Amino acid sequence: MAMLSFEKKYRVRGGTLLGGDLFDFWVGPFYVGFFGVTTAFCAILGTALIIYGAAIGPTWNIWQINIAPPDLKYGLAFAPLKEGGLWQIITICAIGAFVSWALREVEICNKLGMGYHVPIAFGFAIFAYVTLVVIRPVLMGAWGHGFPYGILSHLDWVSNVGYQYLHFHYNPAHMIAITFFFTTALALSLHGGLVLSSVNPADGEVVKTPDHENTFFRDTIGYSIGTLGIHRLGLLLALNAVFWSAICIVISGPFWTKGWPEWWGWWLNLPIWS
Ligand code: UQ2
Repeated sequence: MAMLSFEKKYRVRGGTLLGGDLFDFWVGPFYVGFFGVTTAFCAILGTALIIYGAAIGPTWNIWQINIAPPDLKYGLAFAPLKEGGLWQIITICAIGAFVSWALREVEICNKLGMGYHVPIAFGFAIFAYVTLVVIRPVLMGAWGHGFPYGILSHLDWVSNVGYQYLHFHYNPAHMIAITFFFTTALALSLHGGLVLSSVNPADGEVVKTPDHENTFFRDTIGYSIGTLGIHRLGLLLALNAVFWSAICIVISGPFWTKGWPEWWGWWLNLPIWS
């Protein structure tokens, strides 16, 4: 079916979670919905506050603009606007925009009768962000443990927090996360390479089939995971990369306050060595 007639056929009313028919319409190619409105509201307000934060700051240098969270002395209270309060409101706007976007995706899935895989996957990314700016700061008792909003400043934060635990690569959850990131890259390069090699042939050549794809891997490693399987594997690997990243930072502080190399003492202290 041609794309435009497909869109016409499936641009149906209903499937909304909130707002009923009120915002159930499209603007050009974009579905609006109640959560389209809340996404736009949160995103525009948050962006305006970032620009205001930059305007009252010392620089317009794009690399150096920084909107810092409150000082640790404010604990979990609201801070004055120019002392981290701006960061707190921007964080609320960001979470509002991200969650609204996910719920708008759910409404579109409903209209199309599709699974919720995309919004659930996006939900993992939201969870990782919320872990950094809400869950871990709350567990540690101060919003000041959130990361600052700025290009270089957030890099400095990652480096400083990493060195606070001496050697972050000894964090077991960090090890698991990195392994998932690398395996995701392996799986996507295999998949992208395989698909292009078979469905984007040289001039005059015919497009190959999934049988060719299966046979390539059966010839090389004796196993093919299949065309559906590779996408299940890809999603599993990518979601685990995000999930273990969130775990590795949320356990740093709330669960383990010493250097990560020292955590491995449990291994060195096993009674079997004596
Ligand atoms: C595959 C298959 C695809 C693929 C890929 C494979 C026809 C188009 C890439 C091969 C993948 C395997 C064997 C899994 C590798 C395991 C890890 C953990 C990276 O068989 O089916 O469909 O794209």
